[in-house]
Amino acid sequence: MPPSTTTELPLAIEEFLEDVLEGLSGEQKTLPSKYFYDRRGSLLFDQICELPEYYPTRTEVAIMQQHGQQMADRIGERAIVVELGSGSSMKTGALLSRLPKPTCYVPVDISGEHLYEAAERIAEAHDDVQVVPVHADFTQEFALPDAEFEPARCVAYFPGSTIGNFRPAAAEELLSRLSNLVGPGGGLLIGFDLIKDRRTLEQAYDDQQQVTAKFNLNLLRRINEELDGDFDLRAFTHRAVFNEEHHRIEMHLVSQADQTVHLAGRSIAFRQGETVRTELSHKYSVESFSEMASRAGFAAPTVWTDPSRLFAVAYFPV
Ligand code: AVI
Repeated sequence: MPPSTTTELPLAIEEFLEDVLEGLSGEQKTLPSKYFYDRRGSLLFDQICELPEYYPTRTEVAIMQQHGQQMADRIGERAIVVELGSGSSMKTGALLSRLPKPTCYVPVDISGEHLYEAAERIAEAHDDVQVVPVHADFTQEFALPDAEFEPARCVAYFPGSTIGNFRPAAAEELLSRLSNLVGPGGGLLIGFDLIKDRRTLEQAYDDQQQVTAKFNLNLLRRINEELDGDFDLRAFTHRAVFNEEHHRIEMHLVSQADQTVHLAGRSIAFRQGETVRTELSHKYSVESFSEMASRAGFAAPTVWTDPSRLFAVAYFPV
């Protein structure tokens, strides 16, 4: 599978260090959630997706299975389908097999290794689909490849409720960029998590088996290993809390003692009970999400949900 761009995008250690030092110097200490996903973190995330408490993945898969044909009909033939942050493209097969052909599938991911492996697997499984991987950070501008046919439309596919990990202003900006990318006649097929009761939400992010706790703490392990920090992983615990005002789950690491951590020649003090916020996961109503998409240039959506209205997948035409 020839890469469509040849530039490698290694996660720059300096940038990692800069982001960590900046995050830990604020009043509310934070760490960017994008650093969760090293090899160990990605494996832990795969385990999270299988947890009984973590409803988003299996609910979205069920919605795709039940309504995939309607989605495929909505997208139609001669479409270029651009999947953002495609990773291992796990959720894509069901959609691709239902799409009327010809179809061009463009997985976009920052991890080249994941991307090309997955693209090869998809191309083997769907020999009637043109697969053109693009190695890029989808939060930045990137160019679309040409299809082997005259395309009828371009559709961005953004499953997994990853949009929820962006603050609302950044989410709206990303949606605006997507409406420009796909252009008139194009569309966006997107999964987002719905607002629900606190208990269901907090359990989904604080499971009994403590996999999410390991996922969260892995961030400190990564800082120790890659940036030569000296975080004591036993001195921090995982906390997930639903912030009702902002409709978001917040993940934190809570310092269990007054302690000092050393990193790149700096001493960083933590008070007992002080937290480092590591992730925001915003939940929307269908209405609030549609309003945001409308401000970003999309028209009224077709929305599919599960019977318990836990999760939504929506097609927004431009
Ligand atoms: C990737 N993202 C959609 C997940 C979420 O639900 O916000 C990340 C996650 N964090 C803890 N569990 C799952």
